Amino acid sequence: MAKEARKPEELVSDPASVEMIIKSQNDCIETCFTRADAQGASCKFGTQGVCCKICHMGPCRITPKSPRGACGADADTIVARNFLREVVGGTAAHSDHGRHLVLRFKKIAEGKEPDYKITDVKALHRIAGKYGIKTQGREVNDIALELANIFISEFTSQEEALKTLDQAPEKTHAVWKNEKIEPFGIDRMVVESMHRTHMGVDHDYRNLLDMAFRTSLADGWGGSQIATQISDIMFGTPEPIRSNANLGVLEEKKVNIIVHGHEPALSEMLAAAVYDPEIKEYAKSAGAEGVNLAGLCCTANEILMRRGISVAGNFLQQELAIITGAVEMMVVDVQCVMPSLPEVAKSYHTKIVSTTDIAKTIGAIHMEFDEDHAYDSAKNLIKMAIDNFKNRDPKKVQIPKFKQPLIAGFSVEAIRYMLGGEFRASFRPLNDAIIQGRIRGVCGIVGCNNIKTKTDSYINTITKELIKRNVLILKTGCAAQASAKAGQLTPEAALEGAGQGLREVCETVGIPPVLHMGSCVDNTRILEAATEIVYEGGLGDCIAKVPAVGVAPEWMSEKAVAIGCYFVASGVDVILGQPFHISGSENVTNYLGDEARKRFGGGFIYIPDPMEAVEKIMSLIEDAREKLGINKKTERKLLDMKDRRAI
Ligand code: MSK
Repeated sequence: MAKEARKPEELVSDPASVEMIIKSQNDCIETCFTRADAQGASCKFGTQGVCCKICHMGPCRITPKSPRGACGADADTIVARNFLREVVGGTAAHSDHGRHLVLRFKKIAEGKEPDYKITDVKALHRIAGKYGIKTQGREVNDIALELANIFISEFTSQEEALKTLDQAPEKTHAVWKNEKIEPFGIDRMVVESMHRTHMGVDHDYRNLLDMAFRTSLADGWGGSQIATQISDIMFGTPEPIRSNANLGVLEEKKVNIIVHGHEPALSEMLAAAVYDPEIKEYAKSAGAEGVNLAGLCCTANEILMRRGISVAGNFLQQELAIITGAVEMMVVDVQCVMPSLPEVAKSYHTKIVSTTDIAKTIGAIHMEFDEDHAYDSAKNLIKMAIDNFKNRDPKKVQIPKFKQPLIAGFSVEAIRYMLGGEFRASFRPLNDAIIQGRIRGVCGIVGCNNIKTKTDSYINTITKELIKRNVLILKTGCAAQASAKAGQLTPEAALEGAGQGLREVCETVGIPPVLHMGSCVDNTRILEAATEIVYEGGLGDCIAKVPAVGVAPEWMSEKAVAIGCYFVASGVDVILGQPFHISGSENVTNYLGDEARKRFGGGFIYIPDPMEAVEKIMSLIEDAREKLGINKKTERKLLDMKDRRAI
């Protein structure tokens, strides 16, 4: 039965989205919000994870009367198999993103892609050094080619542990070895998981779930890390940068183009081409004041972090952006793109353009991105959008006035620099602040929006409450954009709400208490930051000992399942605002929760209420502090110059 339709204010937190939902109702447009209500209550068997459609003797479902499927699989096996397949989906998405980038990177190194260059040679040297590649006296392209080949072999290696795992603290890595979840090549992990979950193969829920952790490590410390590192080398390591977020970034007198998805290769080219004098002239001749490029979801995060391009919105705003009636073109690449976009666009003039052969949508215009002529390809797309400006119907245009300023661009390099300066760049001041108790700990708040919960509400509630309690927040993905829309990503606005200790540190260093670290693949930056904290000393010898917690408040995608698993396997407790589909098996629930905590130092905890989540996060952080012995009251000492030099 369809659910009763919810009011706009019950669906979303920010006023721009409320305004656009009302407009969608007036314009008679169906959106994800109306479709979700029309779906009615979710299927009970799917929600519990006890529906098995792996073979065609079924689908079977587990009930008290029929506790086994036709083949004999019980709830534990079925739930665990379904869970592993979700991790595989997430790992494949992140890692294929990484693969596309590394293949392009290789071509650049071979001189085959003249429109791209290696922007950040310092990053190339830094990252090549991590893999033992000699850099001194060598040509940039030589180093790049050697690194590209190492990364490509990370996908294909058969019986060798991933080299990227060596980026983790030694003790954390040792846990993976002891627990036998050290992944081999990324592609092998994905294929083997699909084999194991085929009918009649792996039936032990513990063995299946260990494969889920193992595969997720191939994502977090493998494919995703490769994607982040290659993006930094190709397009630049992010540094703090100002911008704005929410639908109010769209401009009435300009041609609005929105990029949406995840991969930065095309959006980077578009971001460069909008400043081309020829494009500026072309826009003027079409009667526009220029071209305004903005982003959605993680493609937005990629070009926000490096170029300060505005964010039009996060995941559940993709249809709402079209409903403004002011978007000439939405250019989509991969992941998190709703198939409904061309349908919504039919009522306006927006052109939806898909750009990769692995992601096509009925009703979208497909224009394959020509890598060999990337800049011209980008210019052609922009011209097509400009040509569409004349089709805009002013009567349908309504751009919400709401946007918020923000600062993004907090790569680990940037944080290190902010903390220590050019010559003493280090995490030492952060470790010291945690040891002294001015900062109680660190919380990574990541992931999507989910139609089941009021958009951004859980994310923003816990963020606000945790900074008040002196917890430094690291953010990525749509969760970071939620904070941006709420004005939490500026030092000024957020510091008003931060606790005294955190505020002092942030004011001294000049950082906001909520740090935007990038897109979903950039969750690896959070792992890298945790590793820096370990190596800096004083907060334990592995990630599990650091007073740090992860939260996925409003997650919805398979990628989030994989991310959660690699955080847990790395020793971080992960709080979920939305449950996994595992409640049909108590054994699976325990294995991912308490059992995982005993083995890795972190486990999953589902907490639907944000304030309860805050209490749990604080108690986990305080427990970790107790274990480290840093909760003893120490007299606060003001440092003089001599002390500082000693540090
Ligand atoms: S875009 S995976 S909705 S964070 Fe990365 Fe947002 Fe989640 Fe997609």
